[in-house]
Amino acid sequence: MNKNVRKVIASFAALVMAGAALLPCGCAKKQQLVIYNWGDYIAEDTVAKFEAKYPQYDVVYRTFETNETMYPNLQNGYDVIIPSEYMVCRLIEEDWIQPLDWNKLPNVTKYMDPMFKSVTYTDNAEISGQVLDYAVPYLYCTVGLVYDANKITLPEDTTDPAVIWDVLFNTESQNSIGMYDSMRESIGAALNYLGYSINSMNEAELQEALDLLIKQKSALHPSYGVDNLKDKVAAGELAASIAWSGDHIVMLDRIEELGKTDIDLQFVLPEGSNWSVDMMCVPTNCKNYDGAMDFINFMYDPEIAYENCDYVGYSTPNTAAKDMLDPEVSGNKYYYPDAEVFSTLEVYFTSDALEEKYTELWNTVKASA
Ligand code: SPD
Repeated sequence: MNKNVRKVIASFAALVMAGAALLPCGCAKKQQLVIYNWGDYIAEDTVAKFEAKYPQYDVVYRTFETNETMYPNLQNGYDVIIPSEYMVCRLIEEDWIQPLDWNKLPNVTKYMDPMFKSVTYTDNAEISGQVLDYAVPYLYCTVGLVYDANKITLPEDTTDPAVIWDVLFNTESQNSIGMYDSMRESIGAALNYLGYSINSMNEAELQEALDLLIKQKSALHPSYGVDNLKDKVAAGELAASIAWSGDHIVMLDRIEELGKTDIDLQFVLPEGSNWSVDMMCVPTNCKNYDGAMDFINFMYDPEIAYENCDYVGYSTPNTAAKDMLDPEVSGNKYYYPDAEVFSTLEVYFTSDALEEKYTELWNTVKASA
């Protein structure tokens, strides 16, 4: 074979090999980046903006409704997941997630509210101290009651859980109500109403909470749901519902869009209720670690973080993004509690025993008539 023919064959072989890493357009082959997040929890164009800034990635975006429905799917293989802090702690203990490379997260270093460095994320001090090695806050919220003040009257400025949750647990009520189909929120509200900790493991207290939830179900027939509750409240189908604070903002927007001027939707936050932070983390079985770092860092770009929290309604841990918000939102103590309000709230803690007990309890409620 003469030299020129060999050269042509070598060039052709090189082209074929390069072709494996090239798209038909001649550009580099895209790497898949799989994100697993709560439903209704990212601005419409955030993923497209990420892909425009990082054309090497092709994002596959999947959603879940609760921490508990996310957990069994982890073996599917995701690059970034966004569970709440108590699930993050469980995932650290079970080796489901891996440390983040903070050198690749300059936006997080610069803009994450330092408050998140001193949160007690779990009653296991060792794990609590490791949380930010494995996860960074995405958005946060409180758990309270939304109610139509044209149908329901509550004492002004009340924070008494026995008064507030009575709207959902008083079986004499004629109001249509919503409950999250999420064991921690619904059991937590029942425990809080009864005057107990939302992390109770006391048998007698849990039995009371179970009885209450079963009684509520049979007498009031709540609408159980998660994201669909927002539309039901906005349409006026529910007079009251348990709600994450971020969902209150979205409901207000939808009420306005629908022109439902007859609804005066208020949000109240009981003492002893929950505040929680959803956190971006990277599963140990992720396939695109660098892409995950780029995505997490991108979500902390102030403009992106601002657009995202403004769209989804939840509270941002990004100091620069918070400064861009309407002061009516950033100054609202239910959405952005100050130290005093935070001190009245609890974070969910978890353990194997608690998971088992609460799951059994919630299944019993759901199976009851
Ligand atoms: N659209 C649902 C968004 C859920 C936000 N997280 C709730 C925190 C639960 N601990």
